[in-house]
Amino acid sequence: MRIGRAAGVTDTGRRRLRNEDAFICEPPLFAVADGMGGARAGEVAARLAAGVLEEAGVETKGEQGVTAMIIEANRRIWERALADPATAGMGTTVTAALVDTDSGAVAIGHVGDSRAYLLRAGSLEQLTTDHSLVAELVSSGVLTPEEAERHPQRSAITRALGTEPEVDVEVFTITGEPGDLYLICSDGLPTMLADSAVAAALEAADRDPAVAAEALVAAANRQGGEDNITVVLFELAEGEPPAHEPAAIVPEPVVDDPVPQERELEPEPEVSPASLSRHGAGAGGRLAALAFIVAAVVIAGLVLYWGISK
Ligand SMILES: [Mn+2]
Repeated sequence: MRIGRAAGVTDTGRRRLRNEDAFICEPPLFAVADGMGGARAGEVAARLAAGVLEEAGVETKGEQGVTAMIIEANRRIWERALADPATAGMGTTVTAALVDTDSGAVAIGHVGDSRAYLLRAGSLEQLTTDHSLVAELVSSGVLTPEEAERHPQRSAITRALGTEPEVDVEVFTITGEPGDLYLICSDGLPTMLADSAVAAALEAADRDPAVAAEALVAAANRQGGEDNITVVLFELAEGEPPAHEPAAIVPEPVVDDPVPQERELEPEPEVSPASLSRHGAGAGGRLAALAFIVAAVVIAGLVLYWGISK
């Protein structure tokens, strides 16, 4: 088994002024984090989670590996929040997939309501169960899935990363097959698009991850783009992993250094080259500048609109 094509895209959407999602698309590790918290703390939490996963390396495989990374991310966010009152209470979701190309096992760990899906043999299956209020109400029969989709509290999550010293990680393993297409996304996608529409978009893109990722973000925005939208896609393919595949990245020794903290808490961290949030195709600076201009135009538009509607 080998990992085929992969792509990730994140987008602010049409209603939010900031993007508090972050993602990793670094085979064999793929993840999405959706931050929350006042001011810009959500962004800090999501970036911390993505950063910890990114630097964790993949010498530990499987469920233990993915669980250990998420627990470490929880510890890092919790300690940052304790040390910096401006970020108190911040948290993030995380959904991560770690592929073992030797065995074909795809270990998936998650906390919160970012989801993993699998498109196999033409049918799209939601692999994760949201740790959310509405998901619990659906499983206890209080709400129907249709009611849950429209529920005002549908974004309330019951587990988060970084809000408590301990975290309960849900983890499981899928036995991968050649041709599998995995989708990891923040709730900004499924709250805008039904699973059938997601499946149709994947097929319409001919299952090309890069094309499909852009198409999904565009479709969610056409439906209103009410939240940040992040999509990571990867496929499994027949054959041996290429020899140069970084089967075991040796992580740089990471001390709890204060430098990233200062960088991330700078007034405009999105223009920092150390930014861990991958905006668009990765051209961070230019896209950040563009996002700033778009945000300015949106604010100007809102001011005008309020002026007119008064
Ligand atoms: Mn979200």
